[in-house]
Amino acid sequence: MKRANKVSIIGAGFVGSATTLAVSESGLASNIVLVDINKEKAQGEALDIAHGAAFLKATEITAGDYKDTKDSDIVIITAGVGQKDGETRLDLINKNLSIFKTMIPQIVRYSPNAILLVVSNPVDILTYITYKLSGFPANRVIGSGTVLDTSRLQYNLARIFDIDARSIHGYIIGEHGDSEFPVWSALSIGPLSIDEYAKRENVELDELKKTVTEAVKHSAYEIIRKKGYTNYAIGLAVRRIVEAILRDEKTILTISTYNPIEDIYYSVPNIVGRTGQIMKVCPEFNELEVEQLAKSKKVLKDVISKIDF
Ligand code: 6V0
Repeated sequence: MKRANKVSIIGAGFVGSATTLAVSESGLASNIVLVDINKEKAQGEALDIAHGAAFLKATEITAGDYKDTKDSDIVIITAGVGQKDGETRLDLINKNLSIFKTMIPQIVRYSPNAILLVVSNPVDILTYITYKLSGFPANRVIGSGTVLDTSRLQYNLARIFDIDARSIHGYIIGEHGDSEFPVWSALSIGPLSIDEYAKRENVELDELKKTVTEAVKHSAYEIIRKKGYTNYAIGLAVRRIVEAILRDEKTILTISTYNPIEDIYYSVPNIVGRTGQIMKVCPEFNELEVEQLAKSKKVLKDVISKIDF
């Protein structure tokens, strides 16, 4: 039965199950349907989380088939093959393309009005593929993009300056991958620019920028080397995007969105609400950032030009 705020999650692996838990805890979804080609896995994960009923806010969590996702408000796509040690996100493209060709038509058939939120990697490419395969308007096909990477930026700076990560206002943009970068020119800590804040704290900024940029970019590789996959923080990032949509928050997040002029998906700060992507909000980039963004877009364009679908 369709109730208010139905969320379906395709893929019940590490990311899908962490996302199911995070979204369940938000209390925002009245029902969550988990779908996986491995039905038993989806059933096991759904039951394991549903048994927390006494500690959750009346969310029905079930496993099912595509028909059970009917009339979802949001369909989150986490299915696919995970990144292995030493493998880049772009290496995953061909493995995941064929999965998407079977999956997207079924999602679209049952939830023609849903917002599709792609998490599987390479996320910018797979969001682009989802947009093309679904035929949905671009505002309803978004990727988790660099929302997680932006949180990693906040985490790193929070530790250096001993301040709440939520008081750090900055963005990682571009490809969710090796060519992403922080927009240092638009980064502030509370009411102060990073330059002013670093000066007051006697922190050498050039060195800090290099170290933090590298730490953010290598976060996923480091975690994958240590535990084999990443799942908890991406689950929280997806929950944040789901909240912004279901509550029509009009919050600014670095989701991956469509650029119709260049025909690619990549992340910049975007206003997110009940209709999905509302509007890009880009600052005036400095010369270096213009160059970095152009490079990142080129990486994505080159991959897209090689996809045959
Ligand atoms: P996983 O644990 O292997 O889970 C993938 C799941 O997809 C498995 O349970 C599969 O059975 C299932 N699956 C495969 N084919 C299908 C299909 N046709 N229909 C339905 N289900 C299917 O991988 P994990 O959960 O670790 O990662 C999932 C994806 O998320 C990968 O592409 C990761 O690279 C990506 N991540 C994206 C992040 C981001 O920031 N965007 C972060 C972490 C991982």
